[in-house]
Amino acid sequence: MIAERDVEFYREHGYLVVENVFTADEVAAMRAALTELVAGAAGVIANDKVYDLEPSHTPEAPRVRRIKNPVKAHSVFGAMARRPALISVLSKLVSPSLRLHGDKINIKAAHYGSPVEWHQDWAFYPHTNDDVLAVGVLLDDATPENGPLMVIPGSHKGPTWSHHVDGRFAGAMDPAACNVDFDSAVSLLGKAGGCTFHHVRAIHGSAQNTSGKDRPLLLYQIAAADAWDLRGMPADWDEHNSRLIAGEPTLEPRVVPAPIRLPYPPPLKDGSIYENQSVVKNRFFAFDPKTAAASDAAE
Ligand SMILES: O=C(O)CCC(=O)C(=O)O
Repeated sequence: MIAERDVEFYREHGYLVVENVFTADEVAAMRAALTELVAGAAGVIANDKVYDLEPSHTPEAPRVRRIKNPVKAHSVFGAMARRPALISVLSKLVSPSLRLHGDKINIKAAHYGSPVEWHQDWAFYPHTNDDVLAVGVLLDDATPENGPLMVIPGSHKGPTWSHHVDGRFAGAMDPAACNVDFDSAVSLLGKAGGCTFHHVRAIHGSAQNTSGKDRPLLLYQIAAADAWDLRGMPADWDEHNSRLIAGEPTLEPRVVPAPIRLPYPPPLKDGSIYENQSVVKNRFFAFDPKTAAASDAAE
């Protein structure tokens, strides 16, 4: 699926977009599963193990911000993580042996889908080596207007910045307290069925979706099988091994020096990055409740 120059681009810049990783039928199957899951949020009152809800959600008019573990919630998402086209890209960018470390779908709904403040995934889950990335499967087109994922090129080779507020992990960088050129950000755009790849240390975020089009993004967090999560050993060994999506497991972690900050003490508000970041005082991305309200009135 990708050439050597794509691998070099990823190593240099810390991100890559690959078109047509999934077929139209596969995208349709994932979208149908997502529609089913979102419909299940009717009647849900508060965030739970499956749903992270928009601030404007009501049980009568459900507004889902994130499906927390789609692989657990619907079999199609586990199957898609193992598709040969995706594994072929991952084996070049990460390793022939791969573990699915985590998964989620950020819906970023038309008009009101929430922004995600700048952060590095590495600040959430540092490993023994940084052959770790996130795949964004575009379940619909990502356009400049619908709050696409944005990455700071080359930032995966830089420091790990503080993601703390008042001494607690908050899952976001303070844009005024770090020496980062946010104007250099690149938007990862593409058609449904394409995938974005960003390195675990790359600084990334995304703006509110003020367009009339949803931006559903299925995120698979992928680690080389020999990258072990520094936050602790697996509680359930069988479950841990069931997440191997290619190659062989190993009991020999590969250790490579990389700047690490641990995400402790844990966030004041836990459950999702949106909850973690809700305590942030100095925001980069505007959230315009007027846009959200205007769209409410139009609905
Ligand atoms: O959905 C997005 O735009 C950003 C997602 C992200 O970075 C995350 O959930 O960690």
